[in-house]
Amino acid sequence: MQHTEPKFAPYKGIRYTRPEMLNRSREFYQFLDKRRTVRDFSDKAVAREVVENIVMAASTAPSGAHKQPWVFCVVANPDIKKKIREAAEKEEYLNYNGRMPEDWLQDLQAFGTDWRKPFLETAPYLIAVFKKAYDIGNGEKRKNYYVNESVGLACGFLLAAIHHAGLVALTHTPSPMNFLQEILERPENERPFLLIPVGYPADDARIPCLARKTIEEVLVYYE
Ligand code: IYR
Repeated sequence: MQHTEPKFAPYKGIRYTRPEMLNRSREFYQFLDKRRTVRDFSDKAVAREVVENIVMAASTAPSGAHKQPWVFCVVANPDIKKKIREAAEKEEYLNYNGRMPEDWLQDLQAFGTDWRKPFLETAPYLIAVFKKAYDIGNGEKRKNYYVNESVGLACGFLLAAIHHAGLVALTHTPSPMNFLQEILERPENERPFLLIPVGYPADDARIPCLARKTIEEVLVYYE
């Protein structure tokens, strides 16, 4: 194996005073707490540069061996969106009519979802996130590491960036979603991970009334 000397640069981080830190942490939590998953989209256009910034924010996520094993396919083309909707609805029809067990359907009742996915045509952009099981460089297969964890983190950053821009999203998982690979003509090393419609909420958008878990339910101290 060839050994290359690692290159390091100094890093100072960003320094805040204690009160600044306290405020920032509180405000960031309160800001993220306002994020909601939305299914009722407006067809209002979103500037391409905004989407590019959102994708680049996602791409700053940490990844196994810094391989960044992700691709964000941004679909604005109405014909492609229609194809995606038709394929997703075909699968979801089967899911809601026999493939999903009764307890799953019951867990979904609070969200009022069904097999119909009009948002796949209404939202100005569909971001189809693909994970790269491996990369191809010089005709050679190069392995990626912790691919699900890495792409999951990038999608978390993506959703935070969308919220920060004042837009809304839906983390959609039509299942199975191999149709995305075909419609978008992605290469063999890429697998669909999430399908994320992005845009403005519709004027009459509604969200389910849900509460988030309390700190006691999600945090365990060991002191
Ligand atoms: N993929 C289906 C079902 C669905 C599953 C879960 I878990 C959800 O949180 C929401 C929906 C659909 O998109 O309708």
